[in-house]
Amino acid sequence: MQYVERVLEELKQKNPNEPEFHQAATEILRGLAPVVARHPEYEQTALLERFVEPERVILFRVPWVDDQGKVRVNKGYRVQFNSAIGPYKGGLRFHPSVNLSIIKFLGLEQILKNSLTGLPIGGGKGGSDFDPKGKSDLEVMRFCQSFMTELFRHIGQDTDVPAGDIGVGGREIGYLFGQYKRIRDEHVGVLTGRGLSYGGSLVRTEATGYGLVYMAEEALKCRGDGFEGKTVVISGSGNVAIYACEKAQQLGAKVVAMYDSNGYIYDGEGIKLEVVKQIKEVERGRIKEYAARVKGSRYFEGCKGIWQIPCDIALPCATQNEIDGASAEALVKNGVKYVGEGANMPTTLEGIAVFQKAGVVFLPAKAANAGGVATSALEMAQSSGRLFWTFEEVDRKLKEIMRNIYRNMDGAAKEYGVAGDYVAGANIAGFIKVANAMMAHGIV
Ligand code: NDP
Ligand code: 2IT
Repeated sequence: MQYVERVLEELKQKNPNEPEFHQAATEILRGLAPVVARHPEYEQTALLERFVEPERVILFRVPWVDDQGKVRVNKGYRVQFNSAIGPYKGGLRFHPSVNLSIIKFLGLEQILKNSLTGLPIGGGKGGSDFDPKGKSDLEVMRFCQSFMTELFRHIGQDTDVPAGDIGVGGREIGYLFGQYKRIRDEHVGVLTGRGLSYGGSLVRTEATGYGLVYMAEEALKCRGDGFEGKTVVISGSGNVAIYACEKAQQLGAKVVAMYDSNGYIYDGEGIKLEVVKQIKEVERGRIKEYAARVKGSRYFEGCKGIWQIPCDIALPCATQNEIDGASAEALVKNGVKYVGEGANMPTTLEGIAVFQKAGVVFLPAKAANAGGVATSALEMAQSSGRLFWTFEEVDRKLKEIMRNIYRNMDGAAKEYGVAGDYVAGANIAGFIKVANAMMAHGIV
């Protein structure tokens, strides 16, 4: 059996009941086959077996007390996957669906994404099955303090630097940082996505969504095209979705639909983003409210229908496996030309195959959403240098990084004989740097 397929088989046997981890590993390892074929030393040193095994997995109890005085217990996770090229770096996700399979898939993706940024950051991910939805600020604070009371001993500015992800935004990062600082008595860049008053970076809030659109803009430009006048569908209405919408609109596109986990809104006139921001960022409400506030818009219960809406560009920005084979077929049938993944692994393996067969320009998550973590690394650089860059300066660096990632994945795909296959291109371009570092470090 081919090396890649053997490693995948073993991974599935050794890690049963981890479907998301299997899915991410399948996509990554199959994309790496042409690289592995050129490097027999990888098999001799079990490089892929080491690559898919996290360096360290931390599981812990997170007890806290709710507003009624009832004791609650959640699971806490941190997977320190790979530190070959820098300290572990990656977000924390607070969502009831969180389990080890999801954190491991996110961590594995993060290794290559972080490498693609060109900055010195390794890969990690963490989180909890805690659901911030419907909790009071004080409940969220008590949870975050309890979470950090265990996590603090495993992280550090040169060891492991967490950030946000689903359910973890500025509020949560603030509480987590406050508790870390209190326990360690150190004001350091141990978390990114911090507030501007205590070490954060301008543009970090916007970075993932803006970066996604910068990359899509580059892909369009290379084909003599642009965002102006394009119809765009964006799933989600959280941090990534909101700032993808903002930048797409700034570039002249019409965003007609967005969703949250209950249902989607359609506004043929173009989404009024200030209304979405008010509902989601200020009120922490439901997207359904939009239809009640904006005349001519409509709300539809359930998420799947959003992919039936005709569009030129689809930007899935909510969560994994939002676009399955059938949704991909519907998008293709309705004329989609570009798909940029803002969320992590939002397209199933079947969905990716549909897009690629139809010639849709498909920008995979680890490249397309790398702007968030890249700007986190810029935040780390500012923290250690005791510097504070302007919005324009960080935005310019972000744009440059996204263009470079696009060129690198495009170049890698061409070099390895799979031109236009950005899934393989991103995996290859990200992997080579990590593989070189791992080989240099010996068997560790
Ligand atoms: P947020 O928590 O800010 O927003 C998440 C959005 O996705 C919400 O609208 C949420 O709806 C929706 N959503 C979550 N789960 C589901 C689900 N199961 N079904 C339907 N909708 C769902 O998170 P982010 O915007 O930060 O993250 C979105 C995606 O982007 C994630 O995949 C994340 O991993 C990825 N990402 C984030 C980065 C960042 O910097 N924040 C960087 C790179 C990638 P509801 O409110 O109803 O739950
Ligand atoms: O998936 C991701 O890249 C993130 N959630 C951001 C990670 C980070 O460290 O900024």
